[in-house]
Amino acid sequence: MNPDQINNRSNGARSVALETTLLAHGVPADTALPLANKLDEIVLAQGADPSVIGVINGKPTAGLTDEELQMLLDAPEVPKVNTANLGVIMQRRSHGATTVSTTMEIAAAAGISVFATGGIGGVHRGYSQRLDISADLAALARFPVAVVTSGVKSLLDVTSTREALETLGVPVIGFQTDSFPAFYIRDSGSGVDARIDDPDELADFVRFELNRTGRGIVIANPVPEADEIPETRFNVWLDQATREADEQGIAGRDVTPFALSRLHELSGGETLRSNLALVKSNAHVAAQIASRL
Ligand code: PSU
Ligand code: MN
Repeated sequence: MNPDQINNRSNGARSVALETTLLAHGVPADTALPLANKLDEIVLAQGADPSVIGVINGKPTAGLTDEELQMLLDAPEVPKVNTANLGVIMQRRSHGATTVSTTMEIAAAAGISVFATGGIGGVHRGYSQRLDISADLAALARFPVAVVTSGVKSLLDVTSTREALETLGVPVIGFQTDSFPAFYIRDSGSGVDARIDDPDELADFVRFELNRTGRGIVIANPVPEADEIPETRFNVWLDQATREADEQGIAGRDVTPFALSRLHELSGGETLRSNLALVKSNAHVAAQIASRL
């Protein structure tokens, strides 16, 4: 995307990008604004600048004002925007909540190198019946942004997603871990390309790799131990949420928001608590990197 197509209020390299799909479609409505404020606070405390990214009246914007964010959260059914429908949303001058893929695209155009999310999208389970692979994976191979994420969402086929990242040539760095995390779960059983424990070393690698390739990096930061959910318990809720999604014919972009919100309900808020904890932890790590770039 051409930098003059965006409204850039960020501080470029000192900024940490934050996405709006997570806020508008990933958590309950009353949680979104307090979460955004908390993420701002966490990033500022590390000496970096938070930059919430979204689309306002068709304009991709890096650094939403509080009013703009509130407007997006209040807008009924604000569309989820990935790299496939971003152009349509822009041309129609509508609002949009950006996923990992479009947040990366807009961040790159704004000169932002680091982005914190909860969990990136990936290869959905049951892909042998119906192919569903998140646009996030293709974006990681295209846009020069380091994405701090608690691996991929446990509702996906985590092993296949890890393989797809390898195929796309996206480096996966474990921050203080040897294993690829799966959102609510610290260890998916898959590995990382390298483990880095020290934030200075992590920032050095990010600088080196972004310069070298002009493509994305996954920084895998597991959910804090206290907020991890045992896999056996999680699988019971996931089985039910998946069954309901199939029965109701939920497909495409609606799958992830539906599954997350059903999991939050079925778990009595346990997955939400874990989700909030991991996003905050990722914002902390992202800010540590950005403040060193
Ligand atoms: N992380 C979260 N909650 C979310 C998401 C990430 O903790 O809701 C969003 C991101 O915006 C990601 C999207 O890009 O889920 C993936 O959607 P899909 O599977 O349709 O590509
Ligand atoms: Mn999909």
